[in-house]
Amino acid sequence: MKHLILFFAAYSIGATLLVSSAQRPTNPTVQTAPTINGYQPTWWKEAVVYQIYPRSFQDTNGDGIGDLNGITEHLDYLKKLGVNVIWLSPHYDSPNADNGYDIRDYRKVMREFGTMEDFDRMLAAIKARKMRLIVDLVVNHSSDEHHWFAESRSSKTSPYRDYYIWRDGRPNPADPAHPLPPNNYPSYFSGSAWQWDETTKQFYLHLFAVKQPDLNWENKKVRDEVYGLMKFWLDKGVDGFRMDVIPLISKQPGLPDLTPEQAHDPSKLWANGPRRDEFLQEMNREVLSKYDAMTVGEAIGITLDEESALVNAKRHELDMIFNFDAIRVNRGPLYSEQAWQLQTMKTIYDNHAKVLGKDDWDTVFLSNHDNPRLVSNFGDTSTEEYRQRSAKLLETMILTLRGTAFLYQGDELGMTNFPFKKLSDFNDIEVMNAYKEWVVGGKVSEAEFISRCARFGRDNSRTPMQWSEKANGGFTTAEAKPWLAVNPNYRTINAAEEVRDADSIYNYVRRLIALRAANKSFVYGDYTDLAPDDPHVFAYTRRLEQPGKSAERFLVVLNWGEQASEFKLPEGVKARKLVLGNVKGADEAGASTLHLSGWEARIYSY
Ligand code: TEU
Ligand code: CA
Repeated sequence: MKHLILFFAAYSIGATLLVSSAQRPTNPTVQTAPTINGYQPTWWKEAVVYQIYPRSFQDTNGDGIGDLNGITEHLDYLKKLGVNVIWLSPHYDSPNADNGYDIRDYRKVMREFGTMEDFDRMLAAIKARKMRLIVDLVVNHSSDEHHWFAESRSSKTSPYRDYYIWRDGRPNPADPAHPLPPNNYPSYFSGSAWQWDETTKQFYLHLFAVKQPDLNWENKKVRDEVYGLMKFWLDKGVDGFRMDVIPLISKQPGLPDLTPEQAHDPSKLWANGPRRDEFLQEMNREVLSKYDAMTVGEAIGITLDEESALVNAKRHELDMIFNFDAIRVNRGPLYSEQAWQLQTMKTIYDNHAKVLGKDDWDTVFLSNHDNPRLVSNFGDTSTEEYRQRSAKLLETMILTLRGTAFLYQGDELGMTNFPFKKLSDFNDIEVMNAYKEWVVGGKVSEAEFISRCARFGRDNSRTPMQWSEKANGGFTTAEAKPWLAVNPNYRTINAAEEVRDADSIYNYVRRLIALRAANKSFVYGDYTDLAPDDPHVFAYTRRLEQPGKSAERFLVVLNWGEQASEFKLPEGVKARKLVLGNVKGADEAGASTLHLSGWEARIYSY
């Protein structure tokens, strides 16, 4: 009997090895490189990612809309900055109800952005510069103009019917001719998440805009379509995906009403559907495990404690996710501002360091195309000096904390929020829909609504890149009307000026990225917050001790706010040598107490 058990045990271990090796990524480097501080080194852990919103990056054919050739034109600008991965917001054919996040054809380039040849030329130019490209995978929903949906809505017996989520309405005693929605789900873009379709007299689900019907991931045909389109782009040479609201793909069985508690924040329920991990592991098995691809999930609704389920390498799902705790630390309901303390931000990052283990990986970001401009949201634009300093301080934080760093286009210039004054200044469907619900619905005054959207609206980060002091900031020709107005401060805030000025934000970020590239401690090093309770100073160390190598230790000190601050260094931490700072001549190397002026950032080796 004993031999039989031994044989079985040996067999099952062997089988496991066989199965798991089948799931392992094909490229050997991921598995054979020695670990660094317990982490498996990979290119995407060491990356500095630059997000491009193509509509607003550079127009090259005078139609006032950014295009792919405009990206190709500026690759040297990005190479010089030092970023090595580009995340391209959706470039696919779309009617642009949500500026490309409503895809009509996943294998076609949006007409306004150019042709597939333009895409291929851009990708080749990116590769020629030893950079990589990840594209945006938007598969929780498609456009209602996708042919799948056109077929699906045409009849209840269409072979595409179950590509989407159709349900009967509920009886409406007050108006029997108009049934009520199947449940009380709200849309992220105001109103109900259900849209009545007269042709087949049913509702379809759309967690976002009416023109963004949710795909039915319960349907294996949908999943196979997604895996096919992923392979299409991976086989063209893209290096991975940013996955739009990916935790939402598994819906609640039976789609019951939200309880009052769930209705407070539906994302928590919607992001934790029963088959989410099964779908992601299937996607990994069918597609991702066959490529050296990077994946980052936009993890709306996922708490820090739930992150590891999605990013732990042993689970073969995603490589990393965007967690929104830090970027939304100052957000209340509908674009309202809530007071926050620096300690809260520090606690968030400290918890990330504690909760995420060596098989997990993190991201660090404080801006994107859905949020206000970095320096207007978290910095200080009250004076030019503070705009410069606070932009540099924020980028210092993003590039020295733990995790893959994500920078958003224009933040390297310290681009600011736009001076929105009236509703017609905005473009965003989220704003237009909210106006109907909140202003027409009498919940807030028009003035209050405009003021809030001016502060937190997504259009702030979508105004065109400011390349020069030429008309329209050099984003498009003088004659063209940009699809969204260029910020009038382009005359003083623009790339041409900043590339020239050695002390500009652009050149500071360039030096920061170079420092990070030269020191793996900023990637794999331990993180220690030196003063979690300090209300003004965010001070932490990054340390990497590797056998046979001299220890790499950095001290980062950030004085958040215009007040001057004193910071006493703890035992054992010396400000040995200033390696970078955002205030010329301010250097207290060797001191045990640092005296920091408003918005001052310093990095010391120690
Ligand atoms: O964003 C999802 C999401 O979280 C946003 O709706 C965000 O919370 C909100 O807009 C903040 O004001 C993704 C894309 O990044 C966004 O651009 C799309 O509009 C959305 O999904 C639908 O695809
Ligand atoms: Ca164009």
